[in-house]
Amino acid sequence: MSIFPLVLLLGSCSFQTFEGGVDHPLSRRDVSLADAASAFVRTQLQIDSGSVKFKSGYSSDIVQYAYIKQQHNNISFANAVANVAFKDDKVVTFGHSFTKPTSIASSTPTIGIEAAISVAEETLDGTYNKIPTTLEYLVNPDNTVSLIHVVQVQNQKQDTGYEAFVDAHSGKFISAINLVAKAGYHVLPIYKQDVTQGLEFLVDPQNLDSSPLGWHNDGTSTSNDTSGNNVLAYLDQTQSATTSQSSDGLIFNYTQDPTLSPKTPINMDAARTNVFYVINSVHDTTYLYGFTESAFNFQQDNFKNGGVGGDRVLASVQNSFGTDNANFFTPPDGQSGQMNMYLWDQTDPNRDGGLANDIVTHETTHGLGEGWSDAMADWFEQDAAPIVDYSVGTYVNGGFSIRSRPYSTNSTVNPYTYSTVLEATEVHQIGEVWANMLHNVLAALVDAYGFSKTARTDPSGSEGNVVYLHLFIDGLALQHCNPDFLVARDAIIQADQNRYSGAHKCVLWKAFARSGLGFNAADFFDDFSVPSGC
Ligand SMILES: *[C@@H]1O[C@H](CO)[C@@H](O)[C@H](O)[C@H]1NC(C)=O
Ligand SMILES: *[C@@H]1O[C@H](CO)[C@@H](O)[C@H](O)[C@H]1NC(C)=O
Ligand SMILES: *[C@@H]1O[C@H](CO)[C@@H](O)[C@H](O)[C@H]1NC(C)=O
Ligand SMILES: *[C@@H]1O[C@H](CO)[C@@H](O)[C@H](O)[C@H]1NC(C)=O
Ligand SMILES: [Ca+2]
Ligand SMILES: [Zn+2]
Repeated sequence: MSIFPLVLLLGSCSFQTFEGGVDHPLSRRDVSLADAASAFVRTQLQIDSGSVKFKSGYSSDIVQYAYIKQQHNNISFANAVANVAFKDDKVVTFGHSFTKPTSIASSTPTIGIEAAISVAEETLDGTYNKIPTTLEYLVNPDNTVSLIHVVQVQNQKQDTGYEAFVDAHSGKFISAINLVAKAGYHVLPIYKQDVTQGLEFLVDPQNLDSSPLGWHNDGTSTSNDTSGNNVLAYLDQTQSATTSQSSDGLIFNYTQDPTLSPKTPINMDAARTNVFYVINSVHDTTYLYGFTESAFNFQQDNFKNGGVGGDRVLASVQNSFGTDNANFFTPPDGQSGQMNMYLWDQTDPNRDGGLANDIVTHETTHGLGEGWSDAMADWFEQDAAPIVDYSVGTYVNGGFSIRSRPYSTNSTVNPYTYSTVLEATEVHQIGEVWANMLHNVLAALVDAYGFSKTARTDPSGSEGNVVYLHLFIDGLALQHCNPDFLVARDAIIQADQNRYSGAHKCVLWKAFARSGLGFNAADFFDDFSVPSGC
């Protein structure tokens, strides 16, 4: 469950920026962030020290941020906050929703907490979830201030959760914040490869452990279109050309019509919705496995979890600069990844890469590293043991894979080994050799340790596909830039040592050795041996 930030509650809010910065009352003195920020807010708003309470603060590499709440009699206001940012001991921004109340209720409650919990449970048809309650002030629209008990209530069956405000004097229910994001998308589920397998209407596919504010809140504002904290999906060159909800409550119910051109409005909406869904889904799953803010992922707001934010994926759908392809530009942390999806003209009507999950997932994974992209799409679209052959791009290419061979454990179907790299001339051909090795590693782990159907949302299992994605993400973090096959193999085996004390070492070595990347492989000469003890 996520707690929406209080900023969503705010009525009027003022915000100022100060370019090079202005002094605060304690400038050039060695004071804490809390003291400097409190003093600044007090002088700006001409209020006494009893009216402000430092809530939290953190520092990025260049700016310090402080959050302050209004308070009265040591009770803080739920919906009156201030934020001050400092750079080099100067204030660079100041925003606040502090209020001058016309009246303030007594700070001693008339109604006890037990009674308030009953009111909240009855009104919201749920059960108090034992999260400690709080006593706060709430600014009403008429600028009077009520004393409230704040109580969290959940209904597991109906998948609802609320933070309820109950008047601590009258005992009346005032309002509640919905803690459970609701949204629905008519898309191609992430475990399917392309639209020929059938679109479905998915409710709440977002994972709040990975995206705590859901998919339509970038930490500053809430959207009702295909933009949010992880991705902005838009048409061609115009970033404002997002797809809006088809009906209230973040419902994106656009059904692709395969008999019509991709350029008909409903199909353009369906493609943007699907691209938005797939990139968010890949974000959420890889986040659970360690591709987080501090591992330099793509997010607008990093929720104070490290790394640099401001870099959600910009996904251009039906980009008109090309056909029959897609690409992803991966700049350093702090700059958005740029994805360009093109139309494919191998069929009539043309086909849209945005409706092929393998293409979107492939491109999204370029944010992690070239050569691993097909393997990621392969992982997402396997749905049971044993691992089956996997062909990339058959939909967009009119039924024929865009790779030279399917990925397979059968060496007749895919004979590629380490030495095949010598004959490869293009990055995707080299990538094919590596992706086939990873396909074999995945298959071997699943054969040995089974398959978890919930691996996309639960990284805690011991099944082969869970282990595989951990080693995949951990391995990428270990290896240096532009790794060769040997480095990549060693990084995966080291990742297993780090996370599982080498429990899967021999399964991994045997899988790599099958593809010629054995213990003595070097200089693109195949070796099929494994270390002693395996
Ligand atoms: C103010 O409230 C906090 C808890 O929110 C408490 O720890 C502190 O002792 C209180 N201070 C005074 C002066 O009552
Ligand atoms: C989306 O929200 C904006 C304002 O935030 C509103 O003007 C617009 O009507 C909404 N669009 C839909 C389709 O609900
Ligand atoms: C989606 O739209 C179709 C009509 O295009 C409708 O039949 C269906 O009930 C809608 N589903 C939802 C969940 O709104
Ligand atoms: C491998 O693939 C070939 C060609 O499709 C097929 O004839 C053979 O039976 C397969 N081998 C296994 C073990 O499945
Ligand atoms: Ca980032
Ligand atoms: Zn690629």
